[in-house]
Amino acid sequence: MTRCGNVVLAGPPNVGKSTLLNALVGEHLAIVSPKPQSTRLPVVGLLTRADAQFIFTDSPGLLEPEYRLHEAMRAAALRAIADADVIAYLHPLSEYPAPALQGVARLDRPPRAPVVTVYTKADLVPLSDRPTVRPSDGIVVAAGRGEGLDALLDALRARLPDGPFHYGPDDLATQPSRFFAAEFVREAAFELLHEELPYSVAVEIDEFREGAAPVYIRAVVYVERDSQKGIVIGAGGRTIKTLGQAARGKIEALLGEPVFLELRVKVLPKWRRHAPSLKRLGYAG
Ligand SMILES: Nc1nc2c(ncn2[C@@H]2O[C@H](COP(=O)(O)OP(=O)(O)OP(=O)(O)O)[C@@H](O)[C@H]2O)c(=O)[nH]1
Ligand SMILES: [Mg+2]
Repeated sequence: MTRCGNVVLAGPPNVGKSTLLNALVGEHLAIVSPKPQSTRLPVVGLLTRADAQFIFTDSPGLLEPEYRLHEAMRAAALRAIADADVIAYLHPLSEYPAPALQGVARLDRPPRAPVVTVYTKADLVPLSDRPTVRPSDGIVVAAGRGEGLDALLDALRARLPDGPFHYGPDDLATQPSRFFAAEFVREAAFELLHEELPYSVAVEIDEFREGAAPVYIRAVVYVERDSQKGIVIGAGGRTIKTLGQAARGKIEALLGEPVFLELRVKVLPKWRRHAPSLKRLGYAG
């Protein structure tokens, strides 16, 4: 008998959910940033090990919404939690013990699925300061270094429902390449832009042509105001050029093919607060 199920990685912003997804799957699928709130949409990563298939979902950080995009992010995180067979609830080891997920997520009742508490970023806590975490209490990981992952997989596997695999044993992702292309442009924006700017950036893929080398991708980088457009383009177009090179490298690494990436910068006024814009960008519902 095999086991297969949805495992959501949930928790507050910046605790290392996306880093853990990538470490578990062994591929850079989810964007990672030292800046919080980098994940806006769930990212699915697959891992099949012996008799168990894990369908991991990296979810946006649980936060108090301040504008419509936040509301959409919170709704997506809550849906992922509601749909999960197992919840991996992430919390930094440096802030041990973790408060109950029900409070952090402001749920009316405890989640339906079993919860495994995952204490993250263990490498940031000196050995002499590390709390004793019993296996019944949580699993300690340092995903950046690949530590604790086997113990975590064992704990998750024990809670997976019996059932046939939903995907091929070598499948890694379920979302289309153009989704990852847009996300990697956004990841480059988180790396190269500062303060409010990465949060004002959204990416729309206009054209995605596979089949001939190089893969041709044309994308629009949206910002919220005219003044931001100038900064993202930079003097003589330098900033957008650097951003495009960084994003292209990330997309090529995932696709394993050369990519031609063309970026244009446009203003979509206050898109974070504008329901039709969120819908158009794929952030609503
Ligand atoms: N030292 C250390 N840093 C880590 C570890 N895991 C993640 N980080 C760092 O923590 C920061 C946030 O990581 P993410 O994976 O983007 O966190 P997240 O929970 O997905 O964040 P949001 O999507 O914004 O909610 C990044 O700078 C990571 O490199 C770890 O095991 N050790
Ligand atoms: Mg994330």
